[in-house]
Amino acid sequence: RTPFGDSFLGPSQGPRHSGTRLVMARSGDPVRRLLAIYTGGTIGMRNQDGILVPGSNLFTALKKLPMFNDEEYSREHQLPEDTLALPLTDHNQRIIYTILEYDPLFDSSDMTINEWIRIAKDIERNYEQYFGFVIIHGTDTMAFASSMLSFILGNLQKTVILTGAQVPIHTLWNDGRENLLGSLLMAGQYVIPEVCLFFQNQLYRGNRVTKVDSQRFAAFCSPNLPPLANVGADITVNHDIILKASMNKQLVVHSNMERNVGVLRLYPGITSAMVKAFLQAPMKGVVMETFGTGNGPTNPDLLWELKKATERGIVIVNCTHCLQGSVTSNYAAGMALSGIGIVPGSDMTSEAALAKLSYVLGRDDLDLQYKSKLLTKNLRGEMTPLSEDFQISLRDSKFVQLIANLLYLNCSHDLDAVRDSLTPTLACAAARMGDMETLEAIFELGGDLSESDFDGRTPLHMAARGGHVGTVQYLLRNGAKVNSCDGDRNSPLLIAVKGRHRDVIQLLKDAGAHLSPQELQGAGTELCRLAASGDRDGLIAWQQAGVDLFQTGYDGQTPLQVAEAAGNQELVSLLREHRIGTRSDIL
Ligand code: ASN
Repeated sequence: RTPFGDSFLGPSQGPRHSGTRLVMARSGDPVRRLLAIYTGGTIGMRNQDGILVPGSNLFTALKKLPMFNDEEYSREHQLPEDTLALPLTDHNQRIIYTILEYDPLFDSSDMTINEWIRIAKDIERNYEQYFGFVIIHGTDTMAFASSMLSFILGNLQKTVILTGAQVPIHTLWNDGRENLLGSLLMAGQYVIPEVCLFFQNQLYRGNRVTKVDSQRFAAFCSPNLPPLANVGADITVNHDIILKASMNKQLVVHSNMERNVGVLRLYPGITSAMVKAFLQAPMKGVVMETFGTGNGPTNPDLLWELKKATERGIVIVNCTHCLQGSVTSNYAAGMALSGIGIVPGSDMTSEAALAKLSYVLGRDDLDLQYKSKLLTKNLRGEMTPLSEDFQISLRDSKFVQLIANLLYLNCSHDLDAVRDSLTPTLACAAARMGDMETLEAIFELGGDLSESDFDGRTPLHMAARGGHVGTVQYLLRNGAKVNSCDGDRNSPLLIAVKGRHRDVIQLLKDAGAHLSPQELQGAGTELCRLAASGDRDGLIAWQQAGVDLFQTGYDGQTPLQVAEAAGNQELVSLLREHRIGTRSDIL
């Protein structure tokens, strides 16, 4: 019994954990292809006059190591130049990996958002060809890299694992071989749809880790979340905390990350002048590392500088500089910070908070107030939701949000069906209230906002009914189908017309909405009814939706004739004046 042997689901057992999409070798699919992106780091470094420098040709080094290269197989199958095969696993699983080596290679101290976006784009370009991805990276900034990548890569459905080493793989005694082999075996045999980090036999969520040791092989820890998997003589996968994949969505690379973000570590005696200097342009967002449970000096000058910065639109997130635990607001010194618009960061690591800030501030489609709110929400499993999120009332939208969060973050097998059937209902409930925050949370967690509830209504129908312009806009931007019909065969456009929501009608029209032949069938009669009751706004709404007002009702009369018969002079002259029958003339 070996760690990567029979402790995994065997080939004959098939994909057992559909809930968490954890799969093992499927019969008929004995070969798994991985892409290993080698960006640099100690793992492949060479010693030049006592100094370690990034080393090229990792492929050649791995080729010489039997545990990384089944020579016979490679020869027989004439694998390409850049591709190697691992020896068969105990379950006859064949893992083949291609190495994409960057040029130049980096000591990870030189990595920036640009390089992490490049990695994400390489994953995107090769997404369909490979079963999973391993990123070989220096350890010094690996926690930043895995945090950033967790936000850059949206709707991930495949395993992405970062790994590296404290000691080069070329030396006799090193941790590189174990880390790399473990990563390849994990990525080749499990689908864990997250950005992970594998080090010293532990698979962590990438946005929960921090580097805690500069030399020991156990370089990383995940202080506020247990590992996703532990590899020993056996493998234990922590199924319940693994994120759910967004199954019907395409991978998105969010390359518009805000670069002007920074980390400010408070220390006793820090002056307001220093804080002021740090918060100058071009700074847009700051992770402020505070004392203990989120406390800072109550010095009025310093608070004043922070307040001025938040008023200027700089977003500040409060994270504790303790290794473990969360910020709460149970001290006056903490309350002072939350009172001036500083966003509580729960138990996020500074690395995760910085990445999240960069991602959220880069979202040009959101306003600043909403961005601040989004920062308090759990988007990629990077934080434990704030405690106040649990103080819910059945009548307010927090209830909906809480349920959505629970459904997506607790990923046991049985929850799958419940989640799939409840998501549309939750999204519809949120849309009806114009609650973009909840919709955004559902969307971020992988929910499909175009799905219909049991009555065939989509969130767009509900937002149109409520006349929620911003929500309609948001839904249209995020995949809502503009002409879908509900169980009563009503389109969102007809619903907006009936509600006389002119801004919504316009938005829907601009997005290509039109009334269906069925919806137009009784339109003449409806127009006459509106004319009879003198409903000017109703008529305008129909016309705005593209309906000819000069059509007849069931008895052959036009709305104008009905208005005349009703003696509604105002409506008659309005319709006449604007020559009914030509579109857009009474608007
Ligand atoms: N300086 C190296 C790097 O981060 C450290 C390492 O990989 N262990 O690239």
